Amino acid sequence: MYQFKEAKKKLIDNVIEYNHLNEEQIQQLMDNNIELTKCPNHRLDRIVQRIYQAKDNQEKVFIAGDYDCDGIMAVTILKYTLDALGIENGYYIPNRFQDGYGLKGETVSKVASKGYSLIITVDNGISAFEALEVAKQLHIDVIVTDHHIQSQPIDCYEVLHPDYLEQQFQGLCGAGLALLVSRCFLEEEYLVVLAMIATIGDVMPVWYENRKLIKYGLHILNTSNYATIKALVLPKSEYDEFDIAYQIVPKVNAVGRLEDSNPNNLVKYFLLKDDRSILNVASQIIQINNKRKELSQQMVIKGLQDIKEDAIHILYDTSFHQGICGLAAGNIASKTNRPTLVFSQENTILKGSGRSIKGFHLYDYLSQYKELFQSFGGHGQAVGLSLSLNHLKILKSNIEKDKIIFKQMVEDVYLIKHITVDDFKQLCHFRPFGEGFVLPQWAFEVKHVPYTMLKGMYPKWKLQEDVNAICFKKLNILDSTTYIIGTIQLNRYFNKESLQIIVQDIM
Ligand SMILES: [Mn+2]
Repeated sequence: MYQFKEAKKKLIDNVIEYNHLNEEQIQQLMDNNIELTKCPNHRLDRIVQRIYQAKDNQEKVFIAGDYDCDGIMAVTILKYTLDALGIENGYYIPNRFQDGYGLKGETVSKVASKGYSLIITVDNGISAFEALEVAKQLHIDVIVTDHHIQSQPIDCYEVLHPDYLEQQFQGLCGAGLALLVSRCFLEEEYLVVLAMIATIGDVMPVWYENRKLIKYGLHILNTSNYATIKALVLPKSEYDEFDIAYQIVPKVNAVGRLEDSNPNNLVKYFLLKDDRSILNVASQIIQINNKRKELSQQMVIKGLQDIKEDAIHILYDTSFHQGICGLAAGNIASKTNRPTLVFSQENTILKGSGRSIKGFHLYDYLSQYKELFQSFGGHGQAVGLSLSLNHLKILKSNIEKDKIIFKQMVEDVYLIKHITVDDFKQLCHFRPFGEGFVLPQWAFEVKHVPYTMLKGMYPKWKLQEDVNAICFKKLNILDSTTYIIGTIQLNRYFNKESLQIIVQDIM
């Protein structure tokens, strides 16, 4: 359901209203300083001293990471830094399928037997209670750097968590924290680029330090020539946050999602210097991502065939891939506007992920049935869980009994009567957009605008001399269609600039 609002002339005013920004956030929009903020902090000091001690004593340092984009970048940042300091180091990113998430006691024992005396976790560790206990018994110091929710205090050498930092740093992701540590030793622009990609990949709020990190990271990327990054994205004169989110992040994440690929290789990749090896590995990463796309598409198609009129869709199949359940669930949830759980099935055990829709707290809702689950975690919009087939039956009947009523969500759209290329460019000055600062959809009247068919397939409206709208979605355009609703893109064709509206819906 849409609520139409007359767009104000300055597009940014609509975006401010849409996101309910406060004075402080509006202030940040005006601030063009992209210099990263210094972070004086006693915990950080202790970590730095411990790392210098490791260098002086010629200790071996182990980095424990995570298999998503954030975790991979965080490991790379720290490894680069320890290498530069001349500290002997090793790292391990667990396998999603064999090891599961987070640092395990078993890994700590193995690491100890190989002569490591200091472990630094990145993007995980805040709930690695068992592993920390093992480390303690083996007299191994552990420094935990993590941004996940802390359920109870942990016992280790030192913890770096956004909760313990000033507001400026509270949105940092795992790689953002790793960069904070790294910058105590060296200032390497490439590492800022990696942290920028992770910040976008982990969908962190684009305020405070993250805003600087993304702006500065993109600026560096656009004024340099990092082959490892450019090999993963189509050539373009200037990359923005959406190129990172849609082209780079999915490729990095794909490697941890499939059983036959190893995210540890990505750390090596991002540290490669030689162009030939870079192109070679990049093409493998792209292939893995293509396979991931194919598999998730198959799962979505199968899932959509299986859905019924349930309040929460629950889909599982032996052909479903565990690492892709979340992606498929998100896709089906947005297509059907219902919370969706997708599981891979092995014998009688289901492992999978759920994705919610706006206005429904999936984690809170499922929490009441948590005794049915073997594992359960997540937040309002996304959960991960596993359970037996028998318990699934109980869950299903519980959901049926609950007769969930979803709130009808009202989406504000802004009706634009006239727009210029400059209007849109002025809006783009306030980039980056992202979590907490999203672009609304814009509406345009097409009642008296005839459309033509582009390539015989896609309806296209000429709204103004330099503004076109195009519809790639399957929507039924009727005589009564009055408005198109969509997003705005800036097009450059040779030296001519124009705006293109990508239609998402019609009214
Ligand atoms: Mn993370």
